[in-house]
Amino acid sequence: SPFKNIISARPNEHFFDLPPLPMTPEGIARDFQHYYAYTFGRDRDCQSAYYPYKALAIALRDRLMERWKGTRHAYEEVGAKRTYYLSLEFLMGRALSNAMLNLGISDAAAKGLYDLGISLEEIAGNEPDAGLGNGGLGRLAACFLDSCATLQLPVRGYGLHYEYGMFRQLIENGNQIEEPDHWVRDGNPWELERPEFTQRIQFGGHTETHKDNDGRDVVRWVNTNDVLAVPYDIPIPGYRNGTINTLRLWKAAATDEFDLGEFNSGSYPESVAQKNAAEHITMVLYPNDASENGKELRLRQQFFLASASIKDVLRDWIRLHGKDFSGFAEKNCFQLNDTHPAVSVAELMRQLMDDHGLEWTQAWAITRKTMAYTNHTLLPEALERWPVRLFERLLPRILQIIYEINARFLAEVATRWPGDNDRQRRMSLIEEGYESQVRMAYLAIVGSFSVNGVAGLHSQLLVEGLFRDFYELWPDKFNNKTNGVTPRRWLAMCNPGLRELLDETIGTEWVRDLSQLERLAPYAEDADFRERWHRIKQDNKRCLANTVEQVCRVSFPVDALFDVQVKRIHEYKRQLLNILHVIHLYNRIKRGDTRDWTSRCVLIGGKAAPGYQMAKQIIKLINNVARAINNDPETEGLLRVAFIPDYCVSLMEVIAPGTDLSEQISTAGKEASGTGNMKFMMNGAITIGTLDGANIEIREQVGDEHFFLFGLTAAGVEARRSHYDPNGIIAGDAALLEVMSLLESGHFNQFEPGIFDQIILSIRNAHDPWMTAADFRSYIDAQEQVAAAYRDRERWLRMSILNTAHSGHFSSDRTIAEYNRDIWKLASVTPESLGG
Ligand code: B1N
Repeated sequence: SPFKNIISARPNEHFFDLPPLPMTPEGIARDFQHYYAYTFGRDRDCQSAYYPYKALAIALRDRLMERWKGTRHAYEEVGAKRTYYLSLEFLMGRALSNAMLNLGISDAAAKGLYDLGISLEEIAGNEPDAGLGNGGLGRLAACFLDSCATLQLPVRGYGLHYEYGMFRQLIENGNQIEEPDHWVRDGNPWELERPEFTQRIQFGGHTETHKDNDGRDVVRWVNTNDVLAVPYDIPIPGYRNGTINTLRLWKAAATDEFDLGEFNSGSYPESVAQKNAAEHITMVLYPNDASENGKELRLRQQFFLASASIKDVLRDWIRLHGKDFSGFAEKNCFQLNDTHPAVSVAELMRQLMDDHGLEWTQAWAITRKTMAYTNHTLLPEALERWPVRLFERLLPRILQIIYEINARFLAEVATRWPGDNDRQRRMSLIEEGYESQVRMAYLAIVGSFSVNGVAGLHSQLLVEGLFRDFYELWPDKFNNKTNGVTPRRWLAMCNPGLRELLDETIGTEWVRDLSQLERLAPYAEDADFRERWHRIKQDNKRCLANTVEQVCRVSFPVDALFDVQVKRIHEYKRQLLNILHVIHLYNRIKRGDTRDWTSRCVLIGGKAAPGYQMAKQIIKLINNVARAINNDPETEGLLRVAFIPDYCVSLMEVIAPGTDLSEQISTAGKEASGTGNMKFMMNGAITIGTLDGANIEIREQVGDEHFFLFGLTAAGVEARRSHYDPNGIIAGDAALLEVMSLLESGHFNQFEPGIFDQIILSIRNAHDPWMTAADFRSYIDAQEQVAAAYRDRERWLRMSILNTAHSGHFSSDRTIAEYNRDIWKLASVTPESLGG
């Protein structure tokens, strides 16, 4: 052979000298055709709409690859400090339109496909959502990744590659039905499997102590059942800046060792089948939002993520620095997204000591300088505690380390407050009792240098309440980082009509610097501008109305006020209060009390945790009330109600731009922040809300007169508890009494007796933690003001414009800049400057 002198399987230096891929319509279309016809082998007879999507996705992914590599190299070349965002959830939604927007090739792609007779919008609509999260916490992680890439910060996300994401919600006879979401069945074009970075994760077994040559104790964790962690990398493009960061998701795989005993006894298939159990770890996302689950498999997931991610980071460190960890803390930071990955504190200690030979004090100094913890909820039912016995069986070495951390920590407490035994009991990482438990939040606090809440009120309530003892000990650890959302997805991408108007009015820099939206404020007084604003909103409402018509079979006239509440169904979020108002409006129509009526379309959507009975009843009630109202001819043109099934990221992209009124009506003190509230505000909706979470800051930004406030304050709620009398309130309020009578008479469940009894009892219960009756009157009055404001079209438009204009503060770019300034302290890195 003429090539016989080539002796290596490795390519030479010219191998990677690839010409850049064209970003032109023709170039994109050519690759699209290539993948469709050759890679997937489809032709004109193809029945599946999925392949055009997949072909385009791969054509775009190709265009990310060089920059992705360039970003990686740039970070390594400058020896950048890095942050790792550890989260059990990343609610990414769709990737295609976002990638095109951030690369700046949306128009080129649309034209290229148009010339082939294909609609880009239709193709993009065939992408399934990556639903690897429950709600706000998971979506926040996704927005943060977008902002980190846009700010060119060396931040990598670490999560789990669930086979099944958040369940799909169907509504049958008004009830929620859950359907599994096998989102990767047809392959995920955005992920790159990297088996060469597989890690081995230990479970079970026991510990043994030996003396090493210097006479020191060395602990070995032996006889374990190991599981492999295989990484899948997803590119995270920054906004038109050449940076592509990485989200690394771990998937569980069995090791190739299996029970030889069984093998030898001839049950080879049984033995191989055992391997299945290992792969269950990343099979499914737990569908609980703001409530804990307590299942063993969930703890396995948590440790699997922590161990694999830390091993990945330490292997990289050793590759570049050898076993010298003296500089590690200056170059690395782990941000814990709630307590779900909090076992990382003990696992980092374990790896540093047992795998890399550090002493306790060195390892602890590193851990306490690299871990940071974000708390996302005050709800007691969401605070994670794991039984000591479970830890002992599943992670015996980790439990030893937690005990040692606790002993040293309690000694510190005893030094500071000698003899205060009650304080030691309160602050212990172990809650003693019939079944002793590990308090994961305390482990996270003790092991971190920073602890933050997610909105001003929430952070304040944390240090006054839940974490008070820890705040007294370490006041400087605690800080606030008010949440934000990415303006790329939640304005530029989902609202192209408004984007064009903004570009034309204030230039295009707002996408990178959302504070620029302030420059819109003067235009609120410009009648022509208001008219254009109005037409864009009406177009977006038409879009939303089409979706509602298609999936709910309810028609929403676009001149009506679109009143929307979409979020997980939870008692504290008070969808119930919303529906009581709807029943009140219905009752007014039936009484003929419709003078100065504002026509209203109420849209509610959200998933209930499958085991949360009360939440499921609330869904049923909403659907029954909607059916009664929509089928009553007297409500025609006055009131429409719909429950939209399967609320998810891509649905919000249609809902937020088409909303007039944003419902943020949680019991004050219970919603840590909220982020839907911010998406609505950016898109020009006006909020009706309590003084809770980030609502408080939204109101501060937009001004009191452009926000519909109602309800008790957080302090007011707590003060009321001792003498709360819902039955007295109901008896004393004619409107509420009539609403309750309708409910209690079975008007909405005529052939389903008793199904709403639990709901009715909860409203009348003096111990109702959510105090729905307490806020009813004030809510109804605020809704009356909303209706009056909407009738004054010019006034409403001014308010709408000003809401968008003052929403700049809620960009996740601002949030991430604060995380970086106060916690991570990373330098931004520009790949192009290094020729990457
Ligand atoms: O996190 C969001 C906040 O905006 C919301 O107010 C808050 O409710 C939400 C256990 C949670 N807190 N806790 C969770 C999710 C899953 C789970 O298994 C708890 N989600 C929130 C972002 O800060």
